[in-house]
Amino acid sequence: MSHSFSRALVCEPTANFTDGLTTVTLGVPDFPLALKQHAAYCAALRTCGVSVTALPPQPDFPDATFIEDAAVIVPGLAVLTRPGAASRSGEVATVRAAVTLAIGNVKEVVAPGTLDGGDICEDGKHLFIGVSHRTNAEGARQLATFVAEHGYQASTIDIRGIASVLHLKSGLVSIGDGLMVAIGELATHPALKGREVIQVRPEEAYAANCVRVNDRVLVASGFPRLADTLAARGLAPLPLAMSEFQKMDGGLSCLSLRF
Ligand code: CIR
Repeated sequence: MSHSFSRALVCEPTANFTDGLTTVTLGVPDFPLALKQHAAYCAALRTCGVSVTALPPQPDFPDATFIEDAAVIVPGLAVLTRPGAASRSGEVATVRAAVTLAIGNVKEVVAPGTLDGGDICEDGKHLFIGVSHRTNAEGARQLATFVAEHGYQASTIDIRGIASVLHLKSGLVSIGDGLMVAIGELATHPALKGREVIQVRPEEAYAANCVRVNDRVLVASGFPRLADTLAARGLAPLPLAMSEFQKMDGGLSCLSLRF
């Protein structure tokens, strides 16, 4: 996959977004601040040249703002997921309507497969699929089969033993030009052999979930080391406040579906 995108789907958080799932103990999100941070995120995507489509907010599904988990999009194909958390399964309906309109060619992960989009790390024509507490081997297999028809290869990385990450992309992303960003636990994974990896410092682990969008890299603000490293390589960082989403285990990538 390239990192050039012209469109993104987002879903604004609803007031009960604070009732969503979380494993971290950073406190209850401030909803008005979350809305502000979400608006700034959408504005940043537009700054990168991306046209942003907001799906209807989904008050029945407090985690729906983490829209990346409901689908995986590669050029010419959208794969609807079967989220690994039961409370999130209803999110897919709204995303189905949107990707059917935007992409047309839609496949779907079915039982007993489970898969969250946050477990998919695209690196060129290769997908690393995290086998996690949300994505199982069968979900990974189904996705690999769908994307193979579009020229993609896939391999799995088991992250079930890495307690600090919910999804693979919480700790491993590709930022293009052959470069990956990873937390220490993943930086030396044999699956990444031959790739250049920027290892984030332990105190900046949350920032590993950065997102290359065209000629910018969205990075969570407050993690200056990674931002400096990216800038030194000529990859202009675009820092964004993410505190309220971090409290719900969410990162930058999960707030949009980009294509
Ligand atoms: C969840 O636990 O499912 C949400 N509270 C956070 C999902 C974050 N998604 C992502 O990193 N792709």
